[in-house]
Amino acid sequence: MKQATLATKVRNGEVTIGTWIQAGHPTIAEVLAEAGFDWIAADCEHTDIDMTQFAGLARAMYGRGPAPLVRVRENDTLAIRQVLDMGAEGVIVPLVNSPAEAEAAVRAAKYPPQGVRGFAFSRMNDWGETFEDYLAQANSTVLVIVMIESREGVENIDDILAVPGVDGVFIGPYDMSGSYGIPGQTQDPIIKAACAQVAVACKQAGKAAGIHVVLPSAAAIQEAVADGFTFIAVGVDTVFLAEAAKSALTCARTAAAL
Ligand code: 3PY
Ligand code: MG
Repeated sequence: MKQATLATKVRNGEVTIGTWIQAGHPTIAEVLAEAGFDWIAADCEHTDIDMTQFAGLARAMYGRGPAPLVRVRENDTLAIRQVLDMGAEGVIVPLVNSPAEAEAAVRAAKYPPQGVRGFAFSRMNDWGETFEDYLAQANSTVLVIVMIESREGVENIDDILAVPGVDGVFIGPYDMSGSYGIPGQTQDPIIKAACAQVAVACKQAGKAAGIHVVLPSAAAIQEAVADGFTFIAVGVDTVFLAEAAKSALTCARTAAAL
């Protein structure tokens, strides 16, 4: 069983830097874990990563430092329960639009009496060997980050943040742009203002504000931090691979032509 420290950092308002996995191969998890991120989120909403693959990713990260997180496929009790049992130290829950939906996500992630998480011997309690220890700490160490990615979510942000057990939010700018009727226009002033409103609300509520800087640059990270974001995903495995491959190929073609 792992002693979760990510929850403490996130709740203390420290900036944590994570990254995002779309490919379900454990080698990717090993390489990214060795790079030293604070957390690594496996995306089960928009990829083919299933429970078997996530278990492999969690095993690959184990003992290397970063906390395994999962963006679950939907705000669903069983989806949340299974990833927590298989090695996630927290969940990122998509499309949370209301306090009721935030409460459902928290309930799924917490054992009774705070929630409805089911009990079982599982990977997270070393198949029962550390059952009591894990039970004693899980409700306070498991992170629940809800995604704000709709106009409704933005309008309800203060009430969502007030839900006990919500540790922070993570912005989904693409779905948000769709819900504002300007799909894909994530840099539109309307979406920028909505994101800024969410970050300010998080600061006031003392909860983490999360954002994904898909194409990392010093300027983009500085802007995110200056805007009040504290829970920052940097890059995506597939994008890292594509960018490095294109850069190497350009370098090779340029050099070969010399
Ligand atoms: C969105 O932009 O909607 C996302 O979910 C990004 O991860
Ligand atoms: Mg989304």
